[in-house]
Parts: sequence; structure tokens; C-alpha cells
Amino acid sequence: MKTSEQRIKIALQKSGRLTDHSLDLLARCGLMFTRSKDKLFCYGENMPVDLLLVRDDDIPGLVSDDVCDLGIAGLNVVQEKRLEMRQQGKTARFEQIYALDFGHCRLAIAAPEGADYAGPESLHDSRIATSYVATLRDFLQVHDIQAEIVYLSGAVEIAPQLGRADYICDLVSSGATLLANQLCEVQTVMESEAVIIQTSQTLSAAKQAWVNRILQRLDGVLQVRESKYVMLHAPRSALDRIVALLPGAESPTVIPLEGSDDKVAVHAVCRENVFWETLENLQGAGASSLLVLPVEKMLA
Ligand code: PRT
Ligand code: ZN
Repeated sequence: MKTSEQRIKIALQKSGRLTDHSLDLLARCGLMFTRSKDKLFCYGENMPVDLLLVRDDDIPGLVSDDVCDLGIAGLNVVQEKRLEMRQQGKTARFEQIYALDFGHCRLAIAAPEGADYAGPESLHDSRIATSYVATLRDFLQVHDIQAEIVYLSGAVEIAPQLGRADYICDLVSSGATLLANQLCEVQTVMESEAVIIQTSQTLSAAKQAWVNRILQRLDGVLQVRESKYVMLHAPRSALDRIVALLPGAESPTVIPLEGSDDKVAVHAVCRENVFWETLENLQGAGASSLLVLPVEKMLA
């Protein structure tokens, strides 16, 4: 096997909404890379991992065709590929591993302002413009709706003004684009965020070991995102109440305090954000010397 075949290839969006978040996530997993001159390739300096920078729509296909071992893309794009292949009688050869908590949006149906919409049945015999043909077709089939799908690769939101469609089915995050085009969101088709996918192909043991390592680090990075390390002093008598107030804490460490029989120190990893209100409630329950620290890395 050539050395290049032993290196893991991860497909990422080259330039767009997911690019910075994806690169940042991998950097936080400890990956250091140099970018090629044409910016299509990043060479991993400290791990046998290379990044392929491509259009987001191509990522699921590259992983399914085994050109890349892993890929980071929006669930909307991943689901579209999966459904497109299923509708062609094929099976996408990738598995979805984690949701990555960025790139949040939804695929939604929108109608011109003032239109009557009483649920999916209102879509009967209408024309719906979208770039997400397979996902929309699946939605219409599930709801047993006959409608015409008008494929547009971009600028979907202007289709109703041009008289090309009655509805659109497009991604929405803030809703500002719909508003600017006098459109009103009427139906969510799917919620989306960035996900990491892995080829279903069996990898060599060495490659799989590296993939597992990267996924474990990714899991660690995602887990610590909201996590905080809380330290406080508590009267022994109020210990149960105080521990119950710690958000998402698992088995806190309780340490005796030198020279004090009735007070202990409590250390806990809280898997949720710790807000001022929580600290005030802890204080109200008798806690003192409260300290909240960010957690940088975690390995279960
Ligand atoms: O060149 P390439 O094909 O890679 O880029 P692209 O233009 O297809 O992708 P890009 O960077 O726009 O989006 C990449 C991914 O980001 C998408 O596949 C989604 O998973 C995710 N994402 C999150 C979004 C949005 N939010 C979003 N708002 N993708 C697109 N939009 C569009 C939306 O359709 C609307 O037209 O942005 C516009 C503004 O949205 P509002 O609702 O905030 O006005
Ligand atoms: Zn795209």
C-alpha cells in the first residue's frame, strides 16, 4: 500500500459558511496543517490526515465513493444525497457520526405573503421551486401530495416573483432573505446542522485506528463546549441540595477541608453552561468560595 493511501482524507467545504467552523474544529482536535497554493488541499503535519477542500454539495458523494474517509457537511446536503440515491434505487455508502452544533438552519417551504396555507395539503397541484429535489420529493410522498417540483440551482427565493413557482423550498436561518422577497415561512421540511460522516467501506486497521482517534477527540471537543468545572465550599448538611443544583454534574468529588468538620469542598464537571442564576441559587443554599472554570479538553 502506498503511503498516500494510508493517510486519512477528510472532505470539507472550501469556502462558505461551514469552512471556518470545520477548520477550527479540526485544529481543536490537535490537527496542524499547511494549505496548498491552490487552497484545494491541506496537508496534515502532525497526523496522517489530509483535508480536501471542495463544494459542500460534493462532500457526501466523495465519502460515498470512497474518495474521502470522512466529511463535514450540512445535514441538508447529506440527506439530499442519501434520498437522491435511494430514489435511484441505490444506497449511499456513508454513515452519519455526530452532529457538530454549527451551521444550524432549516429547509422550509415558504409562500408569498398573505397566501393561505393550512398544512401540506395546501401544496396539492402547486409548483414548488427548490434546489433540494430529492428531499422535497420525499416530503411530498410522505404527505401523499401531488405537486410539481421546479429545480433551480440558486436564487430560489425569486421564483414566485418571476411566476415560475407558487412556493419555494429553501434553507432559512434568520428569515431575512424570505422577508426581503415578501415570502413567509409556512412549513419546516427538516432541521439541519453540520454533521460528520464516515465511509461505510472497511478501512485498514491502521486507518481505522486514526479515524477512531480523531472521532474520540471530536467528541471530547464537542462535550467540553458548554462544560464548566465548578469548585465551591459547602456545609455538609446542605451537600445534597447543593449537588442537585449543579447543572448536568455527574458524581462530584467531595473533599474534606483542613480544620473544618462541617464544611467540604465540592468539585464537579457541569455538562451545561453555569449561569449567574445558578451561582446565586448555590449561594442561597449555603455554598461559598464559588469558582467556575472553562474546560479545555476532556477524555472519558
Ligand atoms: O460553494 P458551495 O456550494 O460550497 O457553497 P453554498 O453556497 O452551497 O453553501 P453555503 O456556504 O451558503 O452553505 C453551506 C451550508 O451552510 C448549507 O448547506 C447549510 O447546511 C448551512 N447553512 C446555514 C446555510 C444557511 N445557514 C443559510 N442561511 N446555507 C444557506 N443559507 C442561505 C439561505 O438559503 C438564504 O438564502 O443563506 C441565505 C440567508 O439566510 P437567512 O434566512 O438568514 O436570510
Ligand atoms: Zn453548495
